[in-house]
Amino acid sequence: MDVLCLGESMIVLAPSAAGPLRSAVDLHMGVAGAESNVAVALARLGAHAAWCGKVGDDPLGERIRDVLDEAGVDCSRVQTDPGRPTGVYFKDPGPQGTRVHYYRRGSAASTMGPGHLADVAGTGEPPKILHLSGITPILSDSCAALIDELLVDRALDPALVSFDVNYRPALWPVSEAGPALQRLAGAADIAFVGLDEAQTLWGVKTADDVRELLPDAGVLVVKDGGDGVTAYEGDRRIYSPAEPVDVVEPVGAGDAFAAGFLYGRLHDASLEASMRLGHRLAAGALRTVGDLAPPPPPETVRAILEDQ
Ligand code: KDG
Repeated sequence: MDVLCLGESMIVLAPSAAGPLRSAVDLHMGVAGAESNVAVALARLGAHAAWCGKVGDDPLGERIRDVLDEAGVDCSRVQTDPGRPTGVYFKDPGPQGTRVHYYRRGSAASTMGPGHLADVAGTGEPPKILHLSGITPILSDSCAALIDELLVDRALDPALVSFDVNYRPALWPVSEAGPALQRLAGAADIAFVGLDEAQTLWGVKTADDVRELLPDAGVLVVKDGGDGVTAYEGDRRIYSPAEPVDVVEPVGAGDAFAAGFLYGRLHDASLEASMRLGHRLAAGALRTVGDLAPPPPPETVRAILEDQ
């Protein structure tokens, strides 16, 4: 197993035609979830990627399993909760950007917890990388405890734990999220954070300020939107400019970047090459309406990773 991604996946509904949600007639239905997006992108690159989560015993949960199965993601650790629904969210595009409306409180995924550890572990070897995000701890107290066990207490003993801060303002206020996400990101072997979210959460200004706040994160990756990404490992600080791209819809680009970067690290690529592959995948996601984009051709991936 290369990478195990754990978190909530949901059904996403978005207006099929341009315009706000309140006047939409037709909705496009897709599968979303930051961690499962990473698993799909990794599987499409050829990695053995698994997703672990909980869905309801309903057609929406079946749809999530079908889509992930079809993408080549190992779903053998996915649980079904007969008493709770699969989470749903709506996208509401507007002049100020896209707003999201969640219908996920009390979802099947919110019942994940430390009691779920044996299912997370599965039966085979532990994964080389366990990928988590800052969305899961706010789903419920039991989800927060599960993340603590996996990230801080290393209950699963994977080689590396990767953590994407993924602050979702609709789920919790900065006063609560700031300290909680700083503690979790600081405990990760690989931590991803957007500079904009770091500014909101921690009142910092620059990527170097984020490094000062998270000195213990093994590799820290600070993403500054269309500008580029700065990665820190030990005393090294490497800046990598983003690829120029005409953005269609930004949701999912951070997950795509994380998948490209993790794929690079799995193949012992340098920080520079891993960031370049991250940018390439993110550019694909930025050009698509959905969260997920087709992967670059294998020869492009090889060329990016070999050009150290
Ligand atoms: O990163 C994309 C995610 O934000 C989206 O797929 C939905 O997981 C999601 C969330 O909780 O916001």
